[in-house]
Amino acid sequence: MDGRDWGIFLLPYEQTVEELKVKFKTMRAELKKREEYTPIEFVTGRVKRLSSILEKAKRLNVRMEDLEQGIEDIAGIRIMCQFVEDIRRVAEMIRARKDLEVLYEKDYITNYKESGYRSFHMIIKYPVQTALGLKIVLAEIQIRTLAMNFWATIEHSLNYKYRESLPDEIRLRLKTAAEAASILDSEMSSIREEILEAQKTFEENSNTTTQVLHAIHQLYFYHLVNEAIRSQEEFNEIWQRQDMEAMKELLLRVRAMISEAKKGDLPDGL
Ligand code: 0O2
Ligand code: 0O2
Repeated sequence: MDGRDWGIFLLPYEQTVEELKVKFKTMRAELKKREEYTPIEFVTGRVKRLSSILEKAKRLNVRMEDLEQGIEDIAGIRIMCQFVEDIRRVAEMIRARKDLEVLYEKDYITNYKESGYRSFHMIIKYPVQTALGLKIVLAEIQIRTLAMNFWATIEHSLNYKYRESLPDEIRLRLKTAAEAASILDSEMSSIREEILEAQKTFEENSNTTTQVLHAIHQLYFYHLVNEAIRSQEEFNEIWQRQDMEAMKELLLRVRAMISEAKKGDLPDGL
């Protein structure tokens, strides 16, 4: 393989990265339009540098002629998410795609790496249409939160700078920092949960208020004028206090009055 033209060898990988970047950026834009929220924050991609490919091949004992099968991340895409829960959603969407095939997955979120590294990896088979015909290449998709990415980016650059000579003390501090990033992710998820819960409660309260006003209006329809006035006064007072339990209870009472009135109306109506 001495005479290999590396520029040509890398071409399908460059095309794969470009195509996958367009596809996932489009997915982001589409989800944002459809749902006003997208689990994808941003997408990056790269073709592994030749020196890194050769280093990895040496480390993994992959022969030069087996690089295409032996090194799975020559083409790599990274998808960043705001929340840990988004990672699962993005992974599901990738599994459902018809333009690629997931070969296997590595869950470094449940199973942290020794370094503290966390991310969800998917190794895929991707068909690229080259000038010479169809070629199936392997590619790696890394899905991670912004906090995981923050940690991995800095850890990667430090590791790159110091190589194997990274002092133990620094290694330990990086591990502690990875735990801090993980806590940050959990905290952000729980804040988000609380916001969603608060939104739900707000909507429920707003519905109850609308229903009470509507029911009071119905009392007039059944000529229960005094009851309507009393209920309206009670409503005003509860509204001032923002006592939603009392509001629900008022709704039940006004509805009971309406039911009674309906029963009373029946003989006349018949
Ligand atoms: P925008 O509108 O700037 O966000 P290229 O190689 O130039 O064809 P690309 O995608 O520009 O392709 O390069 P790359 O390096 O693969 O991806 C960089 C993209 O990730 C850019 O988006 C950056 O803005 C975005 N990015 C990088 N880091 C961050 C970050 O910390 N937060 C956010 N929100 N975005 C980040 P685009 O595609 O240029 O679009
Ligand atoms: P690049 O291009 O520099 O990112 P392995 O023996 O574990 O290295 P494997 O099984 O192919 O080889 O890969 P693994 O562990 O699934 O990880 C592949 C990629 O995940 C790495 O690519 C990194 O991008 C990322 N990664 C894995 N572990 C760490 C880590 O401890 N810290 C950081 N920052 N990133 C990690 P490469 O090969 O480093 O290439």
